[in-house]
Amino acid sequence: MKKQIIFAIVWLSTTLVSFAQVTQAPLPFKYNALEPYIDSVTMNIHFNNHHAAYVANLNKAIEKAPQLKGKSIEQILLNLSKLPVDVQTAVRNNGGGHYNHTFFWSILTSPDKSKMSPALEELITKTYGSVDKFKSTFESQALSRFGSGWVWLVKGDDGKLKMFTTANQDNSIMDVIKVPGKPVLALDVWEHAYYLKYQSKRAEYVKSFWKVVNWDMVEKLIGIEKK
Ligand code: MN3
Repeated sequence: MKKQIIFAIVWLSTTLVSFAQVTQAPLPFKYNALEPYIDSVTMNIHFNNHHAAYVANLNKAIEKAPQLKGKSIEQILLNLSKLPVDVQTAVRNNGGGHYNHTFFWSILTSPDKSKMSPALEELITKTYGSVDKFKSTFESQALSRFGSGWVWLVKGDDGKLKMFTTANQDNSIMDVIKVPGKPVLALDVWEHAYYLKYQSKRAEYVKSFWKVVNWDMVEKLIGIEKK
């Protein structure tokens, strides 16, 4: 009897895994961790409805494209242009949505933990003149993005930091986007990310974002060498 139960559990778990190739990792903080800057209701809806929907729809697209089975999300986005057009659009939107949101959660943290180290401050000052100039450039990019999209800070192949925006769920690791670079910071400027708390005031949301940036993660991603 025991053996049968164990067999059933093993069968069930492998079957479940094969149904969903891409899974949503748990949120790395509590829903209310970013209060008062990002409220827990918005976090809950953003994670459990929006992000979860991208994951579900990406898995549906993968079912139609056997060549994607077993591939990581990074591998999928790096080779997006090779997919047939009908699958490509679904993977671009939903694979991009999954990658971008997973990345976004990783660079957020509670306000008490959001602190820029002197080393990162030095690098940003060297690149943008000052931390304030860096932030105001980022903010104006966020406001200039018409409709839905993202603002990015990436580390280019030349090691330099670059800032730009993308539409919809596009990002710089997709081979269909001609701004290559490894993301180190990102901001979701889709209305669903801020509308409950900030309504149409995107500028206020963008300013609040600075209170919850996980600068330790940003520094790690840039790969600043410890002196
Ligand atoms: Mn979003």
